[in-house]
Amino acid sequence: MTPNLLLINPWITDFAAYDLWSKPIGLLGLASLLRQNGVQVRFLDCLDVYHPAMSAAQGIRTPRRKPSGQGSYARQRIPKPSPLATIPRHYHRYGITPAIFSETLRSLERPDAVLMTSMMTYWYPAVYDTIAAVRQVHPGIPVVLGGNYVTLCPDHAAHSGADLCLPGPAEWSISRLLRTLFNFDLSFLPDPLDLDAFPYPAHDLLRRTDQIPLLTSRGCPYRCSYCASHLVSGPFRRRDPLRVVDEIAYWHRHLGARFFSFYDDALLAQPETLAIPLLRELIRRGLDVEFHCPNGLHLREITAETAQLLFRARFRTLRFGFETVDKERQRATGGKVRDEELLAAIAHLREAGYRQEEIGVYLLCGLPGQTDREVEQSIRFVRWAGGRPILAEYSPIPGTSLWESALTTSRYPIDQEPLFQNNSLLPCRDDSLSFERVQALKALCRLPLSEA
Ligand code: B12
Ligand code: SF4
Repeated sequence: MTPNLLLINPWITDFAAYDLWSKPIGLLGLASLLRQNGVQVRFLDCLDVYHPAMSAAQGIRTPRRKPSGQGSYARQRIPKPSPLATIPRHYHRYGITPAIFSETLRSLERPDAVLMTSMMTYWYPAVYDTIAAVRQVHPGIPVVLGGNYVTLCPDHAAHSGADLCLPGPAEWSISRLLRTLFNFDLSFLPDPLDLDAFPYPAHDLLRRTDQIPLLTSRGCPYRCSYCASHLVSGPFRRRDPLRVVDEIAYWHRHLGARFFSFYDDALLAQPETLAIPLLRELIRRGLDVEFHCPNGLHLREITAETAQLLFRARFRTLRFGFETVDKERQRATGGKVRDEELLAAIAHLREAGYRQEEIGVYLLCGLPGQTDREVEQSIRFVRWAGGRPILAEYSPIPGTSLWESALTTSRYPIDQEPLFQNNSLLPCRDDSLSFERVQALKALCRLPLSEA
């Protein structure tokens, strides 16, 4: 039988969440693959900021959005999960209300199965709530859960209430799933290593495509000790750059998209094989579009040429991963960048036309053994070098090589309770990094930049 499937992007539950060009590209890619195989696919987005019923919802503030497709989510304050009871911060559910979720679900044809994604490990309560809400409306329908939480915490995810949890990339497991559940064979299933063979993600399923996320690659050639890229995305592989530009032109033409974001772990790595031809082609075609890179880019690859090309191709938001000025920690965590490379990269970017506030530089805060002094020195160094420091609180991730050290330094049982992997808790912080101190360090990041 040809199944009729409902794909669901669950709520977020957290102390804070901001839509920094976020879209469920994994789920939309799966939707597209299924449609290509004749499967009927519907999509329900719990994070839909444009749901028409939300404007009439009681006590919910309309999300504030920016033209390029970032902004706040609607949110409702909810009780904290019991492990977080002592944390002195409010906790929220982000997205549409449960009542609107259930009404929307009822308005859709009864599916044969529900496929749901998951993103941050510590957002699992939202995933559980979404599954429970599905069960209320459609008891007895198989619910299949995939995504990062399932991949990184498979034992924990076994308690999600889903009938089946499928870790790893969907394209590795979907064929077997459909055969088992529906005796349905996929006629079209490209080699998972050949990214160009996959159809474009089904962005048309979103209510409004205020911005389009792009992936030119999966995985990363580096192995930083705090990062799960290799666990969730598999080996480093990438697309043909000209096909990526074709995709951009396609969305521009068909959906009128002007704003695009890159989700790659390693967009700039080995630039002669991807970034340089991609940027040159974008400049040549002269589309009226602009680009945002919320995920960390590699500073090491910024030369006079790449900086000029990024500027001319209209890359507006640039964020680079620098993480720390501490040389020993730079080396011990994987050696992806050195101080001299930051200095050289910023000089090239400034020369190309970027202003200091446009050169965002991520710094990790709260790594095992990292003192407030190290974070402060890193902030001061980035500011002095001509970049804009942005603190990223460390989230310990199971399976990474820093996990053992995170376990021994964490204030919470991060291995038993994924809620404690939340970056907002700074679970592995040193005593010198009190929350007040972190606020002061964030304020230091925000001080007007010298030239501003
Ligand atoms: C882009 C990105 C972001 C973007 C937003 C992305 C988004 N979609 O919303 C930005 C830059 C905003 C971001 C922010 C953060 N991120 Co982030 N992010 C990523 C990144 C690089 C890619 C995510 C992605 O879209 N991948 C591509 C798609 C195709 O993959 P996917 O959705 O996982 O789907 C695949 C599979 O999971 C599976 N699948 C998915 N759904 C389903 C469903 C079914 C049924 C099945 C069978 C399979 C399946 O198949 C899909 C295709 O292969 C990942 C790392 C990575 N390589 O995945 C980190 C990652 C998810 N982020 C991480 C972190 C730590 C953060 C931050 C906390 C960083 C910080 N300290 O500030 C913040 C927090 C954000 C917040 N609070 O809102 C961690 C996760 C940590 C955790 N504990 O879970 C990751 C893994 C990176 C890391 N450090 O290792 N992030
Ligand atoms: S370079 Fe970035 S994506 Fe690659 S392993 Fe390091 S942190 Fe992860």
